[in-house]
Amino acid sequence: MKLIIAIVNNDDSHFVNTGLTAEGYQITKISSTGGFLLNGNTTFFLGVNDERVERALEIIKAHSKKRVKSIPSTMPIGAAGSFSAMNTDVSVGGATVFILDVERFCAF
Ligand code: 2BA
Repeated sequence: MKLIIAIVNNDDSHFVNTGLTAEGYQITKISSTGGFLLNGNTTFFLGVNDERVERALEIIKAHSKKRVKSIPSTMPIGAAGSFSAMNTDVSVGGATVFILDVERFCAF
């Protein structure tokens, strides 16, 4: 058994959720925040039997899109210490996924 932890953009989380539950996956999701952009995202936890891991990854991948976010940054201009506002593009997503071995699973 594996534990899949998938960090998904909030805009995609509904589609990932329904895609997984429609195929019988049991999921828990929590609201989370990216440490770099400080934007909200959704973290899914799925306990999955080994033979169903690849299908779960396919579903997550199919519904998670890559996006480019333009974020403000400042750059020094000239020797006088003045700054110019610039934008920097940051690529976000699709999903960031961790797959962990489960040592023991209990449901009481
Ligand atoms: P954030 O931390 O808000 O990061 C958003 C995007 O900013 C990242 O997209 C990456 O392209 C960029 N980024 C992050 N940290 C950076 C840094 N120190 N310097 C330059 N650019 C940086 P993704 O890689 O697609 O990550 C999307 C979200 O997934 C992240 O949001 C974070 O919540 C999570 N994540 C990604 N990698 C992770 C990891 N190794 N461990 C835990 N969470 C992770």
